[in-house]
Amino acid sequence: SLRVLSGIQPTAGSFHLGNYLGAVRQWVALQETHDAFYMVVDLHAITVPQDPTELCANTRLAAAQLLAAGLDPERCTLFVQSHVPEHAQLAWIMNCLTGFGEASRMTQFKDKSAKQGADRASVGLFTYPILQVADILLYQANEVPVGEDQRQHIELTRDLAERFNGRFGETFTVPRPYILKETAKIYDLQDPSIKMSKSASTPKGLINLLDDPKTTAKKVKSAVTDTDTVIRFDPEEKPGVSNLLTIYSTLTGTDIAELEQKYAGKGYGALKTDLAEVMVDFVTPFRERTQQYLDDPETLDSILAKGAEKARAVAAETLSKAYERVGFLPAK
Ligand code: AQP
Repeated sequence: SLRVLSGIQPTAGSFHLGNYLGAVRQWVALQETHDAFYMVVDLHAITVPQDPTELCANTRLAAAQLLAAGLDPERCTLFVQSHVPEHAQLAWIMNCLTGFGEASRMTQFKDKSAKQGADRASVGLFTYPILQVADILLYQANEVPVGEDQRQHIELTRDLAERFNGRFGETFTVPRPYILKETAKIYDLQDPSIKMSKSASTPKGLINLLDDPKTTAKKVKSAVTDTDTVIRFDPEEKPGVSNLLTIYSTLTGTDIAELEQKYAGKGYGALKTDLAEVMVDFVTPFRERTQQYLDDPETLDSILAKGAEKARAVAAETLSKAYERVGFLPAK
C-alpha cells in the first residue's frame, strides 16, 4: 500500500484546532488505508529557543494528544524524530544539494524570521524546510498529509528528490502533498484573514484543544463574523461565517449546504451557540483521553520506543542507500 508520513511540533503544549482539522484528522483516517508514519518533530522545535524541561514534557504531551485524537500504534508507526538519528544525517546531504537562493525563497522562514528579528533567527530556522525534506524522503513516502501552509515545503521536497535521483541515480520516491481543500486552512476566530496559528493568533482567536471547555465555548461565541446576518458559505465575502461553517461541518460530518438550510432565517447567535456545544462535545473527551495517556508515561514511552524501532529500520535502509550513492566510503 502507499506510504504516508507527517509530523507535528511539540512546541506549544496544546494542539490547536487548525493542527487537528488541517492535519491530524487526516492522519487518523489515513492509518486505515496507508502504511502510515507519524512523528513528533522535536528537532524542528529547537529552531526557535526552547526551555529543555518544557520541550521534554511537551514531546510526551504531543504524543498523548496524537493517541487521544485516534492514532492507533497497531495501525501506524508513531515516534519521536530525535529517536531516529538518520533524520539529521540525511538532512546534511540535502543541505548540500539545496541552493542558498532556493532556501531563501521559503515564505515560512521569511515570516518567522521577520517576527523574531532577522539577526536573531537561527540558521536552523533557515534550514528547517531541508530537514523536513529529509524527514519525508527517508521513509520513501508517497503522500504527505499537511495543511496548506506546508505546500511550498512539499514542493521543495519534490525538487530535491528529483535532483538527487537525477544526479546520483533513482533513490527517492517523489512525494505528493495530501491537502484536503475543505480544511486546508482554518482561520483565526478573531481575524479570519489570517490562519489560526500558535504564533500569530491572539488567545481569543486560537482554539487550543486542551483549553478548559468553557473557555472554548466562550471563544466560539465571540468569534468575529460580519454586519450582515445571513448564514452562507462564501469565503470571499463572509470569511468569518464560512470558517465557522467549515469547522461545524467537519466536526459533525454534516454538509455545509445542509447547515445553510438549518440556519436559514436564524441569526449568527444560534449558529455560534450550537457550534460551541459541538466544540465542547469534541474537546471534552479529547482532554480526558490525553490525560489518561499522560497518567501512564511508561505505556506512552513504550509505544514511542516501538515506533522508533520500526521507523529506524526503514530510515537506516534509505540512508545507507543515499550514502552509497553520494560516494561515502562504506565503514567496515
Ligand atoms: N490554521 C491551520 N489550518 C490548517 N492546517 C494547519 N496546520 C497548522 N495550522 C493550520 C497544520 O498543522 C500541522 C502541524 O503544524 P506544526 O506543528 O508543524 O506547526 P505549524 O504549522 O508551525 O503550526 P502553527 O500554529 O501554524 O505554528 P506557527 O505559528 O509557528 O506557524 C501542519 O501540517 C500544518 O500545516
